Amino acid sequence: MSLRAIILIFAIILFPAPLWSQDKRELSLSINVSEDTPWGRAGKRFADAVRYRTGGRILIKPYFDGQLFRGQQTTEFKLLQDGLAEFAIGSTINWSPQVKELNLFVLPFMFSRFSEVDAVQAGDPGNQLFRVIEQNGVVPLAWGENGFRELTNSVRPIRRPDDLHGLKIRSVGVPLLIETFRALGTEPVSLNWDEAQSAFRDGTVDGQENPVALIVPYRLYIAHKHITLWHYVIDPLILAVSAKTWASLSAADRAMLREAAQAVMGEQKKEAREGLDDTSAVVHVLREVYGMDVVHLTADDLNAFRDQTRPVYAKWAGEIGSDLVRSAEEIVASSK
Ligand code: X2X
Repeated sequence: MSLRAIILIFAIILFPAPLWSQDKRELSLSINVSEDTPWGRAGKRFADAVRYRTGGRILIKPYFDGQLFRGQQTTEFKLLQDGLAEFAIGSTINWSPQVKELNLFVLPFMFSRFSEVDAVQAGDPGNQLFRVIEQNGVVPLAWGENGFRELTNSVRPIRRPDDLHGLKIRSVGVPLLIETFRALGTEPVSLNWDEAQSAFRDGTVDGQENPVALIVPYRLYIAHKHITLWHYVIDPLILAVSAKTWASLSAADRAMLREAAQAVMGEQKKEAREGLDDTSAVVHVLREVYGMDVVHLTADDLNAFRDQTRPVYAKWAGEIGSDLVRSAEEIVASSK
């Protein structure tokens, strides 16, 4: 046997099949939360849809609870860039350290209704954000949603900024959130979502902020009796794929994946919003079913929080890009 033939045989043994053929492929999908959430269920549905449409040729394996990044949720985007995660359904908060434009959705009190969020995503700002993500080595396929983030705590009802004074509030460790909670007079505590669960149980933090779509399945009402519905930031999700993986797929597979992603995430958004349009119904369920003490802020109440976080908003509008922020603000104003 020639040396060349021996090298070829070794190469075939050492390298995985997909480099050589269009055989079965298993591709990873990163998700920071559990399967028992609208966000998590979308991962399972996407995997099912792709398996069905390819007759099992492409198998997508969801890794829930942040398993792929071992709790370091703000590194998920890097895993996609490096191809260490092939797909992810990620929160724009978690990806904002690598894609600073995604802080658009983290600007305090920028959005107050679902229709505004949809209009911004469907318009120029949404297209620009998808282009920036793609320039960073990740191909976005569809928008989804974690939801408007609400405030829960174990200490007292929060009606005005003063009520927050001195409370330890857990958030994701991204600068814009830390600065927002500092401006509100709290002691911000940065914890990854997995470590945060024990901090809620042990009471080492007083409160946190997350959408109702996670507060309920994670049973945060056990540790936190008080909830303030203030919609202070929206948390969109994006289903995306590593550009490295994308480059290895045929045009037909890409089209199929894009279509499946859009169908699944369209449903995901609906599920994440289910029942939340009707605030009085939400208040009723949180009170009667989960025993929470609910504070629903009026527009006037909200202005006090908005005013106090305005300098943070102004500073970050510059970081994000004034043109992008202005164009989103105009869409928000006109979709009222
Ligand atoms: O960590 C959080 O708060 C969570 C689960 O909402 C995100 O991944 C942004």
